[in-house]
Amino acid sequence: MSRNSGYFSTTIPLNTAKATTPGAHDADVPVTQPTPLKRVVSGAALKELLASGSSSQSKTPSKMDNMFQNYSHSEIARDTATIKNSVIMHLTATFLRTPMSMDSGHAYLASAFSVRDRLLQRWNLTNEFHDRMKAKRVYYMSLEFLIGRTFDNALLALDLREEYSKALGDVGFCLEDIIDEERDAALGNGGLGRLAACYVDSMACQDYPGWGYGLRYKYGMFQQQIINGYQVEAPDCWLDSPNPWEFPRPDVTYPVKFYGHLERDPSSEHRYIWKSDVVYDAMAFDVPVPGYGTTNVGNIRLWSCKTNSLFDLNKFNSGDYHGATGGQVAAQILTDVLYPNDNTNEGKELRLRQEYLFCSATMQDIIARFKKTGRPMRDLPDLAAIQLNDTHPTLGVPELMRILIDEEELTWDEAWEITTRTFAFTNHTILPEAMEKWPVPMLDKILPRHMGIMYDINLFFLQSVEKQFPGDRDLLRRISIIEESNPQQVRMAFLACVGSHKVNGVAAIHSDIIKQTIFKDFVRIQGEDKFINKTNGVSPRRWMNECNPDMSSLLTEVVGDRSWVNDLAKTKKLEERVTDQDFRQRWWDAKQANKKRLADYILTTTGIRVNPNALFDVQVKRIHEYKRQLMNILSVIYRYHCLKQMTPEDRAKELHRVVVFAGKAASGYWVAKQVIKLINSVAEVVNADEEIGDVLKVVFIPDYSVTAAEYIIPASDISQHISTAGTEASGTSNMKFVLNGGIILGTVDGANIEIGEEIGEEQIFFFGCLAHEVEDFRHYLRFHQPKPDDALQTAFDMIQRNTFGDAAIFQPLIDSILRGGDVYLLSVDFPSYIQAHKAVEDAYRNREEWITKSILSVARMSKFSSDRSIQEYAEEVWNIEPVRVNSCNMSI
Ligand code: NBG
Repeated sequence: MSRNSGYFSTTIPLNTAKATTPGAHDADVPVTQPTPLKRVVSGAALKELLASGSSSQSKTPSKMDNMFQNYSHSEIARDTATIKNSVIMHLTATFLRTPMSMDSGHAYLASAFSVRDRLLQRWNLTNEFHDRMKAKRVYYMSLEFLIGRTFDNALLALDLREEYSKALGDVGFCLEDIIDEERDAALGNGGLGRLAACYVDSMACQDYPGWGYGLRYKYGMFQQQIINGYQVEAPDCWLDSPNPWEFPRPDVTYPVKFYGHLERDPSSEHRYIWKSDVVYDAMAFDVPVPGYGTTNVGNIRLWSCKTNSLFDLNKFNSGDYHGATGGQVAAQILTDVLYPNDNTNEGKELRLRQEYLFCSATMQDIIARFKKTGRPMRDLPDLAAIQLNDTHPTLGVPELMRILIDEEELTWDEAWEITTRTFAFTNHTILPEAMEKWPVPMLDKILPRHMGIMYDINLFFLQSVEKQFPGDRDLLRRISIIEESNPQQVRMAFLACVGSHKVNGVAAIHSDIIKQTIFKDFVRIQGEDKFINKTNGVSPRRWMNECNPDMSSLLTEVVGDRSWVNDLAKTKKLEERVTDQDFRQRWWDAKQANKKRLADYILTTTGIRVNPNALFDVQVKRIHEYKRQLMNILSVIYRYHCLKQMTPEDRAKELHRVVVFAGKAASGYWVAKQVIKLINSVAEVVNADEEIGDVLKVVFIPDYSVTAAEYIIPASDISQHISTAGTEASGTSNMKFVLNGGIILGTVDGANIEIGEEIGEEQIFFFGCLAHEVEDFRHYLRFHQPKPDDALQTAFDMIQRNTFGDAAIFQPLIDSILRGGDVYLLSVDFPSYIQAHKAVEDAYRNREEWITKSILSVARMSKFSSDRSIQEYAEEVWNIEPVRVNSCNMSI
């Protein structure tokens, strides 16, 4: 512990011990850090900056500064004895248990709390540091964060996995079992929410001052049970036991207003006084995001509706117990439940209120933090960048306008300039059913002030367009933020676009498509430069280092150290080993071990025994018509038919295959739920067929989650990403599968295309029609009966002969193809899909060829690290730079 004479006497770096292993935190250890991206603040520069930074507010040390005089920071020791003590301390003092009565649940909680202590220590320092540096921060606003588990991730980030394993071993527990006690934080639906989690991870690991903002749902993504083949939803009560990974902040609470009426502020044309009827309090919970190989700890701030002040004591005293808590119930419900819709917009009033609570609390918090810098409001874009993760947080735009105009007393023009320089917007879909629109009357009732602001934004925007393209009335109709329907609707994507300085899609093809479709007119009006591409990425921490320890060891061996974890380009070195026989064998063995692990997981979760030596063919993702799980199961039916036709001798020569499905359907999405039923019905028949045995097994793993994905993804040989071309904006599981040495069978869609470009087309199996052909096929199929090929017809026939139970249950699925216009073009793509499967089989039979494909693919995946995506956002959208706390070996 060192003490210093300066008025702010924190010692940085935190850990003064010489780092000997990657992940330890000594600035002298280069292996853990990628080359600093742009600006890394040197010790001397930092000293200067801090001195000038504080003096800009006051020359004399403040009260807080004085408090720091006697505060010196050193990290909690990392030895096993200290770890054991801290675990026991939490066991006894936090959970009122003794080591004698410790079960694995409490062993997890006590261990997690002891890890949390370390994270909070770093968290504090990171934020104190960023505040003092007046670093520009990025705020990633997302209604979804699909975090999964944190414990293992934190242990790896802190480089304490071995130490905890040993300490827990000493008291009779196995770390792996304890890790399994943690419940997933499932505050998201699918790709969009998981992307948000990967992005905050990358910000933390690369020392970007970035925060996520979201909602703390009491019930996350529902738990999926499969009963009689059908999906049944049960609530996900993930907060039933203590959650070590959040830190309640009752001191960070903001009032959020709803309903009421407006009064004109006589002092200004644009200013209003909003007399609301209802005010709820949004309280912050902070979730630390451990950075790997750095002391930087990021933050996700989640809002929860606070209800205490809404208890009506007068009603209670008069005996109206129900009425006394009525206000609390109404408030609490706001942050109770995550809407379980992926790529669909439900348009419910409660959802709108959720969105506003989220946006209002977030904007108030950002402004409050900004104001502490003492800088004038017009400087907000210099210190804050806000990313809208899809349209869900778009009410942030009128909310910021309201605060700037009505509360900060800026003019409309000043406020608009600040707003548009601060916000940027990511579009994640072009599916019409996912486009958020809110009825004007609903908005008018709930948020009268915002409705007024949105009218004005629209008016000024249309006026400028009219000037630019005089007389083009149809253009004005097309681009109006307010759709002239009955009732009128606010088109949130247009509002987000107009309110932002940059708009991006999430893969090259998707970014092109949005420029040619929904934002076509906006490109003409606002210029090409505003519309950019930022291809998604995934975190190598979770999606390799954590979920695939065997393959990670091979990467570490090849690279020479663990630096690839934060710098995926290093895995390029794998190419040098592609001819090394011993290495190739170990590569294969690592995959086999993962398949064995998945086979055990399948046995535990479904009771189905599968052979780990079969080809593992996996499709795991949300169940949606555009993702075409139906096409997959129809091909399985056809395969089953072919196997049944064979002689036992021929059948025995067939490649053995395990077809794995997993994924949830939105609770109100009937067709998707029927697809789940069909998969389970086929599985039941095929798996029980003794003639077929191990040649074909079909498995639906229930309750897909981040944790399930961590078992499934490393074990795939082939994974399917088979959306109709042009419908999957990017996909991110495709990246995870390839990163884990699996091969893709996919359509020319989303990020599949760029993956193919990077790894080489020999490493990927493409099939199906192309995006530009889709409209013509759809048009044709609107007026003509589809012509299923023999294979598809065979699958239909088998279903219709009641092979998988009552055919009537599945007839609507067949009808969606034969009579419903086959919107997702299954009949068009089926023949090439079956051919692609054959090509996969041939390739898999040639083990050497397959291993080569697998190694080369992993070697070439660095583009798809979320670190790359975040660097691009930082440089091209947010204009922020990394600020490394641990690079400054100095006292202040
Ligand atoms: C999803 C897309 C995926 C994409 C993720 C993350 C929505 C609205 N969109 O293709 O369907 O990978 O976003 O960008 O959930």
